[in-house]
Amino acid sequence: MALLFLSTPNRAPVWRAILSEAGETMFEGEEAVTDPALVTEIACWVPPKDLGRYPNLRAVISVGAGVDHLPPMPPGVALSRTLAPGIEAMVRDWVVMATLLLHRDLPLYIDQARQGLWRPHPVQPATARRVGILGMGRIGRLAAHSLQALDFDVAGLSRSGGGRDAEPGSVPVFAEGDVEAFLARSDLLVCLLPLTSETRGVLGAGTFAALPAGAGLIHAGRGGHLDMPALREALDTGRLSGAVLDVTDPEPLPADHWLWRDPRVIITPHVAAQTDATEGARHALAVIRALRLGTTVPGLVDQQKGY
Ligand code: NDP
Ligand code: OXD
Repeated sequence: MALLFLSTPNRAPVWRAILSEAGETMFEGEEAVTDPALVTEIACWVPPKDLGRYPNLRAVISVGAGVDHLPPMPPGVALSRTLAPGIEAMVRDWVVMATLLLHRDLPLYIDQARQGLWRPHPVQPATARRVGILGMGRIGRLAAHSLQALDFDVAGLSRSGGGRDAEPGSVPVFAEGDVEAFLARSDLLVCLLPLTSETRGVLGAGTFAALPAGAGLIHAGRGGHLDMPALREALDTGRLSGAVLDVTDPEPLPADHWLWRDPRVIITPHVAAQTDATEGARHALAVIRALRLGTTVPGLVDQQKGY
């Protein structure tokens, strides 16, 4: 029984140390596999071309929080996404940063600064800004509470939705059926959804039309959520006043793409989070142990729902 490690090489020494201390075998790269029948888990971002090469495979572990980049699993193979407080905290920090950037008109002031313009605009308190978080999962909830602590008027939307979340301070959570009401109260819309067949293209013309005029978009989900022509149209008509994007379609965004040159848009290159090697390896070890004990696999993905 062995884990096949297919993540970035700079993480390998940490994984090697943690797995070997736990008495587990790890192959680094497909070329290192002496016998495919030994491979029981694969940890990867980019999966092997042919999962069928590994007859005793029990689980594929995404080294990130998302799994949309992975193919359908062969029958009986579990799919696990890395659960790591570090990932969640990093994305939370990015969302707080992006929210403050739009709330305090930074794209406008950066543009004015480039022109040498000293021109103040009215400042709104955070209490007057309604933030809507699409996707109230592990990361959405964390971001919601941090933004609430900064006095923003925060609500979320999830698939199951309903009521308020269980944490102190409690944030109202709309259900899918109440999406119009949720969007109508989102001056700043934050997308922290997984990319699934249901959520692909969700950031499109219909959604933008349902937001208050001049709303801002903060997007750290996946490029596939965002309809780029609809974004351009919404910016050009003033429906959206600005956007901060960590994910785009395509990635990498080509150097000559219009989005790079739009002063209302700030882009980071999919760096809201990067998985810490120690957290990733510990998650993989927890998966291996759960499979061995027959207990619930941590980060187990519902392959029907796609997240
Ligand atoms: P979770 O699985 O914990 O949460 C997902 C949330 O989305 C849940 O609240 C779920 O609802 C909701 N949801 C799913 N489908 C729908 C739908 N059709 N309509 C409304 N709500 C829906 O995920 P995480 O919080 O851990 O991560 C979310 C995503 O963030 C990842 O999938 C990934 O795409 C992205 N991400 C991006 C990173 C970056 O660097 N840019 C880093 C890490 C993650 P319910 O609660 O009812 O199930
Ligand atoms: C992730 C990511 O899913 O980095 O963890 O986007």
